[in-house]
Amino acid sequence: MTITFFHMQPGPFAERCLMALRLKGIGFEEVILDPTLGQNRTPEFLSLNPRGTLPVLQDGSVVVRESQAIMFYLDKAYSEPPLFGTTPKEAGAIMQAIWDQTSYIEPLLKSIIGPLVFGKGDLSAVDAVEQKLVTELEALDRVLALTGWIVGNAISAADLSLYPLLFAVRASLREPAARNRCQAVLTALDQLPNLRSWLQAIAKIDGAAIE
Ligand SMILES: N[C@@H](CCC(=O)N[C@@H](CS)C(=O)NCC(=O)O)C(=O)O
Repeated sequence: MTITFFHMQPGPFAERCLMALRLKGIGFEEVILDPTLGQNRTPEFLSLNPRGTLPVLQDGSVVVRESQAIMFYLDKAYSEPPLFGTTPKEAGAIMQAIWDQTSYIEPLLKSIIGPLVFGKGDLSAVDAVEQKLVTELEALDRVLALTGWIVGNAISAADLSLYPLLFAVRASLREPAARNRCQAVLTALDQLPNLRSWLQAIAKIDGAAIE
């Protein structure tokens, strides 16, 4: 059965699913759509996803949207390596970490990614999230001190969920367009020791390099 993965570039949400596909060694075809050309608003695409958002995964007759749901589907359909734990305790901890990120960290990251990666929103608003985000990153660094991973002893969906957003924030804050805003976040990402090792470990697993 052919898997087709619809996404856009850049796409930190899609990257979660691409990493899951690569980690599990699942073959797939990519369809890259350009929202600026309305390619995610065609009748064909809206018949797959009425909301028109990307990413979307099609696996035979199964269509899944929302990056977290796509990771979960892939884990149920293609079990190795497990991304949502192997015990109820691990599964609960992974879901808890994901919802914690979604509720408290993702909104802060989005206010940086919006203006700097997608050119949407007000760049000056990033100042308001700087200290809150540093506090969250310091807490994450303490979690990572235990095993090097967000939950348990191996990479999981909790790591895949957060990594692409932090990677995008780190890269965008290094660009001249950031105009030196939020540099305390960049310093935290570069200098908190466990966070830095985690970023490097995931980049290595995913075949990328991080400076
Ligand atoms: N919660 C969704 C977020 C998806 C999302 O915001 N996708 C953006 C790209 S990163 C998108 O589709 N933008 C184009 C549009 O909405 O027209 C997920 O995790 O998949």
